[in-house]
Order: sequence, then structure tokens, then C-alpha cells
Amino acid sequence: MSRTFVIIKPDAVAAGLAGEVLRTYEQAGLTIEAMELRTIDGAFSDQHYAEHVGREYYPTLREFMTSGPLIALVLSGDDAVARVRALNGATDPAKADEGTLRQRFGTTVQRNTVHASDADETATREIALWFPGL
Ligand code: 3AN
Repeated sequence: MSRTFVIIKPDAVAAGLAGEVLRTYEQAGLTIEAMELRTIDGAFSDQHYAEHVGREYYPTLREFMTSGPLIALVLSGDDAVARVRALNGATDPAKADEGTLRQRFGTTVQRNTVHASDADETATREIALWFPGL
């Protein structure tokens, strides 16, 4: 049993896709451990995306991630990190496998519906940042 951290990004929340995204994870057998609708500021985005700060695309990513409410969640299950990344699909929706969340709902590399931790250590760091009480 392991945990991962997921964001249903502002584009997906605005488009009314939260239920469909959650249903996809629940149907795959993952359990929701924590969930919150939240609007973050730029400083918080910088903490979450620490390794992307300074990249040429980061200013627009920061603007997008702070543009409206997102849903932060912690999911648990067997091999949660890898399974959630498989359900999400490739970062670029145009390259994501058929049936993945990003293929179904993503529009660009940035507006790609969801974020998920890329490794167990990242999940630990992100869960501590977003849900320090967990
Ligand atoms: P993933 O979200 O699949 O783990 P990362 O960690 O490479 O992908 O990128 C994190 C986020 O940064 C992506 N979800 C995307 O919003 C943004 N991003 C990454 N690479 C680019 C890029 N080349 N152009 C624009 N945005 C990017």
C-alpha cells in the first residue's frame, strides 16, 4: 500500500470534470485519503513546482495553476504512484495513450487535466507540503 499526491488542475475543475476524474481513480481501486478544493498563490506554486522554477515555461504554468480553484488529493492503493501516472497518461495530451485522463480531457502540455507525483519520495514531499496534518 502506498500513497500519491494528485491535483485536478484548474482547467479540469472549471470544465466540470472533477467527478469524472475522481470516478476514474475510484474505479481503478484507489482510495481517497484527503481532498480539498483550494486556490493557491504564486509563492505556493513555486514550492510545489520547485524543480520547474526558472524554466522558460514556468511563468505561464504558475499563472495557470493560480488562476482558479484546483482540487488537491491524496490517493492510496497498491503501487499508487505508478498506477495513477498510468491512468493520467503522458504529460503531452497529444502523446497520451487512448483512454488516459490526459488523452480524454487534456488540451495542451500545460492544460493537461491532472498532476501526480512522479516517485514515492516526491509523493512524500508533496503530501507534506499540501496536507501537513496528514
Ligand atoms: P508531469 O506532470 O507529467 O509529471 P512534468 O513534471 O515534466 O510532467 O511537468 C510538470 C508540469 O510542468 C506539467 N504538468 C506541465 O504543466 C508543465 N510543463 C512541463 N514541461 C513543459 C513544457 N515543455 N512546456 C510547458 N509546460 C510544461
